[in-house]
Amino acid sequence: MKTIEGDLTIKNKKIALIAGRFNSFVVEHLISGAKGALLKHGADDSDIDLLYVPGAFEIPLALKKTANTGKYDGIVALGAVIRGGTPHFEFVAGECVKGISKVALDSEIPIAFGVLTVDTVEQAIERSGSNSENKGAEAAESTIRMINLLEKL
Ligand code: INI
Repeated sequence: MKTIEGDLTIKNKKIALIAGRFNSFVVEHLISGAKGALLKHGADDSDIDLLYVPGAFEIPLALKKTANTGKYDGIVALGAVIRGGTPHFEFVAGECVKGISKVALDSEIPIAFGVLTVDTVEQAIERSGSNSENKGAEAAESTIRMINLLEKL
């Protein structure tokens, strides 16, 4: 059996982070986590572009446009949808997830899902931590692995 897997190193690859400004007190930590992971694994600061959109609902359209530029080797979508503060949680979270999945499959470039969809602010804070769990960092690492995997196929 032959195992094929993408490793966790990145060099000379252009990465876009697309981040929702809504719940920025959480999303800023996801951005730091994603950026930190990319730098840790070999990316240069100049290889990373950060695009802001108003909220998670707007991520898919910006993602589609960004993917279609052909300039990026991978994209990380970052946002925070918190049920506690969102009467229309299901709609915002649902459309965001659906849209990101569609663009990811259509574009054929690695797109990682770093959007928190949680019940409470506490959960959002836990998952965007600076020392422990950080979904932004995890999403960036998944993009790196996918870039390297797709190059092997
Ligand atoms: N956007 C988020 O990213 N997270 C949320 O929790 C949220 N809430 O609470 O509503 C949210 N709403 C804004 C939405 O993403 C759009 O920006 C807005 O509806 C305009 O289209």
